[in-house]
Amino acid sequence: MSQFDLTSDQREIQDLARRFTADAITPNAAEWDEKHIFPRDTIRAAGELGFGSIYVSEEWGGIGLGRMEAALIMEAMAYGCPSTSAFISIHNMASWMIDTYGGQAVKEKYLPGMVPMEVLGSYCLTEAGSGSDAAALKTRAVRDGDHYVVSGSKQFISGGGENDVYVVMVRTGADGPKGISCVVIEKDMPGVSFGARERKLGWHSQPTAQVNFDEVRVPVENLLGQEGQGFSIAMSGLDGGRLNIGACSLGGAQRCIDETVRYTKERKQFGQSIADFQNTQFMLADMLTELEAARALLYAAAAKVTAGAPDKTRFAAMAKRLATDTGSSVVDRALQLHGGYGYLMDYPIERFWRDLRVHSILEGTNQVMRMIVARDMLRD
Ligand code: FAD
Ligand code: 2MC
Repeated sequence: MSQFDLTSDQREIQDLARRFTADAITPNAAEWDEKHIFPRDTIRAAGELGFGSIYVSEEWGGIGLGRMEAALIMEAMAYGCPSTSAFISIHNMASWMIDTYGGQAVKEKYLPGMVPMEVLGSYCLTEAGSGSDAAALKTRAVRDGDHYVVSGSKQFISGGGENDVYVVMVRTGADGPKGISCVVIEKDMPGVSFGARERKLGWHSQPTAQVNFDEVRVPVENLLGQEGQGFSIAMSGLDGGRLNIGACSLGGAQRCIDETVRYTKERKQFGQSIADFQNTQFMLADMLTELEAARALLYAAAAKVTAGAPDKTRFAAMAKRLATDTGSSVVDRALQLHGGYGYLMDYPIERFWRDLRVHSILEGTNQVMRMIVARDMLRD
């Protein structure tokens, strides 16, 4: 196999994810969006295929694959519904963090339920006062015997109120990144409460809510890694999360290109298909060219993260930035080529336009991605 081809195993997992998407996601995604339905049963079905534990070790029941395979699965599912695919990506980030940094007790408690996605996980870093400047977080955890007592509030949490397990970055020490630790908190622990479901432009198939902690007593065994290691753990989770968000943009944009090819061949104006106009052809050619370039960088970045390459974080940031900006730009042009019909909910394009827009903001804004890349370049 050349380095630019998928292996036969990768093609197999891609085919499986595409079949699952065509059967269980694509036919339902518009309704989930319109009625704000959280598709728990479909998510469980994805869990049965191993899609909730893509890079959780086989020892703990995961399918133990790499970041490339994860990107292929996310891309395939986003072809039907970027919002649902991204939700599953975040669960993967949470389960991977528990598998990689948790002790025996915490893994035994959570992974058997999280692997099949019977128990769903959230990732809690952002606070009202600390979004891009994540290391300024204030949620505090104070040691009291065998427990931490956690107080504070997390903002914009995907799955907030619905999910069962919350991987939470908390302050156990001094200001700055070195004072941050990472603990696992359950929905039902006394003192956990949730804000109202946020009303959003897109990502309607999953809830977003504030998660509040009022003196929640969390067993010390629920600490991931060591005290003070939490910020690095959070960032290492995001190296993979950012690839997956980029992959969700690739899958959504590919769907819109395919829809647009079909539509422009059928739609007639001035006595001919609008696909016959050179403007349409040049736009389509640019859309696919730019998408393929972003895809190539994302796959290269996925290989770097799997290999633990020294420049993996820089590559994940470059790939997330390019894939999400390109995805939104492609979908915007797809909408333009659908004319007024692109703006209607009768066609899927406007949903993808709304869903992909947030990918340039969350898991680190695309300005923060540029900051990560430039800092690394200037450090060399
Ligand atoms: P701010 O940090 O206030 O940024 C505002 C603007 O200023 C942006 O354009 C930003 O790029 C720019 N800016 C900030 N600092 C700089 C700088 N140094 N240089 C240049 N420009 C800068 N978080 C979680 O922890 N878990 C989740 O599950 C989660 N899910 C989310 C789901 C949704 C739908 C949304 C919208 C957000 C979610 N987030 C989640 C939060 C998300 O990660 C943050 O919104 C994001 O990191 C940006 O933070 P902020 O919104 O506070 O914006
Ligand atoms: N892997 C491991 N460790 C890392 C790392 C990575 N990718 N990136 C940074 N670290 C370590 C770093 O090495 C340093 O430790 P040390 O001093 O020992 O070397 C420590 O973390 C602090 O790093 P920085 O000095 O870079 O920290 P700084 O505060 O300057 O800013 C920044 C880091 C801006 C890159 C970070 O705050 C950031 O990524 N902000 C964006 C926040 C974000 O992405 N939020 C997403 C929330 S999740 C979401 O949106 C979902 C939808 C789930």
